[in-house]
Amino acid sequence: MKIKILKSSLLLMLLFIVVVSCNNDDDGDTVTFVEEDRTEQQAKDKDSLVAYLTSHYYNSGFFETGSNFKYTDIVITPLEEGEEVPENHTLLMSAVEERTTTHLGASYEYYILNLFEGEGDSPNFTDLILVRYSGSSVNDALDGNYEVFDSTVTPVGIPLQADGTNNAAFVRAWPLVFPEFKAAMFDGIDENGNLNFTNPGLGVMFIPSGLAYFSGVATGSSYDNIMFKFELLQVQVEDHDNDGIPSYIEDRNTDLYVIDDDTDDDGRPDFIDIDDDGDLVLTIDELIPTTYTVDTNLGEEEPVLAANEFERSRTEIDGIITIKTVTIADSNNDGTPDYLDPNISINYNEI
Ligand SMILES: [Ca+2]
Ligand SMILES: [Ca+2]
Ligand SMILES: [Ca+2]
Ligand SMILES: [Ca+2]
Repeated sequence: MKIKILKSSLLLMLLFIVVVSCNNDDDGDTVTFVEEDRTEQQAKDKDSLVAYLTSHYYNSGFFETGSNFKYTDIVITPLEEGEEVPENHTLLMSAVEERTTTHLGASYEYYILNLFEGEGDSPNFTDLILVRYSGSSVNDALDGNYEVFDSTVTPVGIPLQADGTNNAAFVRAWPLVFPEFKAAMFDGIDENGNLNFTNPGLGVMFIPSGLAYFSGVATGSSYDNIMFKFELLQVQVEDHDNDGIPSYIEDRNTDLYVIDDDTDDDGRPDFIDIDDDGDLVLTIDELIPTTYTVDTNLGEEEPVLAANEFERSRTEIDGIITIKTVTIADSNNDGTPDYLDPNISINYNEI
């Protein structure tokens, strides 16, 4: 099923606002906004994240029995001076996993509290996910002002990759963290139209401003470190240009960015380019189409797709499932698929 994107969510708005300069027409003066240096900012942010993680604990005992936990079950409490971490609780620093990444020229550390991995599919870094979450400022919490700046009661769809080149508008940590979790099991829709899920991937991410909004003001202030408590409910593989190749496959240099891969150098990254090699044969036509018919009335099983084969569509009528796929072709066996090889222009939809 399709995930409905709620465009009203605060986090989906474009909040990464960098004013490089603005000219004052009256007197010719130039007012310049200078963004903090990323590496210097990260040094401060790391200190404050570590200060938070070493001065707060969570209710770890609650998650040792039972199942189907919600993000609202996660309770984080400040450790008072001289206080020991209470029984059935754990200091965050002892429970989180540290991760490192490089983003826009700076090295970053971020932290993941993995409370339940989930039972469904795991998203790729370019996919659309359905989540419930709450976000709050770590900086404010350190100052004793715990305040949620954004939260969702009903599930909200979040594209981990923007459909364009405005990747920076999104929280960089999301496509890094969510693929470490799995979705929930889908239990159907109840009489009120609510989607029901059990056992979502459940965790908290603690991320520096450089992997969040940096100089943007989504949280109310710039350079805020953020924690997101979240439930990962559902995953949908995205193919932004609908060319048959899922977007995560269009990350040719496998650096977990799709905006820097542009096979034909035409200024359109592959994931939003419908003719990736620029040979005037569309990518979808340079893939081998296959149609499978599965009659479940006869007990037939669905085909297992090859690693280079991707589902395009499926319909089900009276127990008969029709699945259309495309398979990557490399007709001259040189290791470069036809759709990325400008010297091969076979249209498999016209053969
Ligand atoms: Ca890439
Ligand atoms: Ca291109
Ligand atoms: Ca493409
Ligand atoms: Ca082509």
